[in-house]
Amino acid sequence: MKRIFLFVMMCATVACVAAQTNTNTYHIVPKPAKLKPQQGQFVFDADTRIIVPTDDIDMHHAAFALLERLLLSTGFSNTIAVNTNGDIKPGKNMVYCKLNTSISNKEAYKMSIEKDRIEIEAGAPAGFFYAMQTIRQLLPPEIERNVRAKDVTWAVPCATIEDEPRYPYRGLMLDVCRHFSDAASVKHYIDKLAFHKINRFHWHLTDDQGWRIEIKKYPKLAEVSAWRDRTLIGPYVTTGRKYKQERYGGFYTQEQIKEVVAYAKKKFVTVIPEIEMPGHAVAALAAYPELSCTGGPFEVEGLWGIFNDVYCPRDNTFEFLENVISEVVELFPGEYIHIGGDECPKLRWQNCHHCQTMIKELGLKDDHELQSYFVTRMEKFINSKGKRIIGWDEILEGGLAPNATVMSWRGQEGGIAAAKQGHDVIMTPTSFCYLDYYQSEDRDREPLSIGGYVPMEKVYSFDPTPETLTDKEARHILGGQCNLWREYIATETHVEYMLFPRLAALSEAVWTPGNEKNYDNYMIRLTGILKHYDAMNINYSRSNLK
Ligand code: TNX
Repeated sequence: MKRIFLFVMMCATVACVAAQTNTNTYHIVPKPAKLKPQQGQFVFDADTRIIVPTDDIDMHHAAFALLERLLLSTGFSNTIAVNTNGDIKPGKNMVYCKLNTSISNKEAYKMSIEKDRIEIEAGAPAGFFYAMQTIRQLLPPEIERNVRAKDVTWAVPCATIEDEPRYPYRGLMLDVCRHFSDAASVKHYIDKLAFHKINRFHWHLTDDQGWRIEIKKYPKLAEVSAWRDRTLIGPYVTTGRKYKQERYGGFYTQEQIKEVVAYAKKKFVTVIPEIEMPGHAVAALAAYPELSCTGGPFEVEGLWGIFNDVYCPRDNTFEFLENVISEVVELFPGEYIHIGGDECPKLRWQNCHHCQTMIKELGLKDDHELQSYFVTRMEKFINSKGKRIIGWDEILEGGLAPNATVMSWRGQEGGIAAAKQGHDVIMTPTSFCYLDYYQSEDRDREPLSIGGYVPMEKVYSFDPTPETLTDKEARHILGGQCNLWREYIATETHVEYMLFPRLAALSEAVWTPGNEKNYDNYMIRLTGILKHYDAMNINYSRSNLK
């Protein structure tokens, strides 16, 4: 009797364990705030419908993010149904989106993936969009293909998910001045940002080596400033420099800019243009030398680094920059214009009669205060256009412009100082966020890079909020960003190599709650993401993979 009882008990235990064993895996990066695994799977087929609660364009973009992938890869002809008056009740084989106004974070969503349906709740289209990206990552990697994939079961594992971002600002900066990417490539990167729930694309559009945005009032910016005659070959050296004597450059027409911005909007990415001032201005000065202290002449630079010729703070310079900004604000609907502000040597100002007179007349202490005057004057103009400025942390020197947001790159100190002064901050310290730095210690096995060492694990460990801040100050930390400077990165395949998969690590640093982060667990989930990259034909780096 006892034996039979024991046997029955054992069977029950085995059955119980078998029932609990969930073979589902969830390869989602960034990791959702909360995910409860469930057994079973939902399988998309030709009859799966996406139901949306409102008819507005953003809601369509959110649903289309999934629909487009399904249409391109599965060969099904799935459809979207609008449910404005609530006639369609949740039912079988639906991706059922329901507005829930109690979800206050616009980017948050709740999702339950069940065997016969998927239900999503969010307070705004952005939340639904991120739910769709989660589904995209849970689907087989073939979902990324743009041609019909055969013999694939389009299954996603069951789960209940409650997800929201840790920070509202999750960014990537791309330098298209030192080397250029055409508009199609930029769109490709923006889609990959959205895949990882990154929502800001900082577009570095002007620098010493090229001006990349058409400004109708100043046609020479496209004719002259967008092109250089030579480019440094190999590493930066002080003697014996060699140049490739070849015309190099390019620019975006305003039409192309509008296209990219519209594309980004569909992917819930806000584009932030950067127009550098007062430094990193040689390309503009090559076309308009009268904006400098010396009068030139200048050539668009083919060398990297920091250059002494910068904008001279005279009336004609402010008129030029205001006219440029007036065209720029029309192209970018986001709230921010980035005005650079970094690495501006003061040598020319020190030797310039006009600048020194200005310092005296305005009662400024020194040339740092002149830079601050420059930035503050431009901020006033930009604010009058209904926009806010972001500047690199050098804009702290000589006093911050009253409403400026600071992008802290030389460590986190600039950001800490700005937050303590009550200013908003975006953290992008070189030691965690510079994707132009080497990703392996073995430099010989890597393509030539500017230097540094930022392996994926370092990016992963990035915490945008310094411990030294009080809760009130910490609320000024809007989020974090990685930067891809392009002195040594000429091709799109090389851009991909530097971005991926370190961008995945960034996404988790800025999305996932700090106490949910775990590098080993991330590396397991990353294996699934890499299969998606493969299906996207992305040339990702394997330097930090085992
Ligand atoms: C510093 S970060 C720069 C860039 C360079 C970069 C190279 C910043 C505001 N300025 O001009 O491209 O270093 O890593």
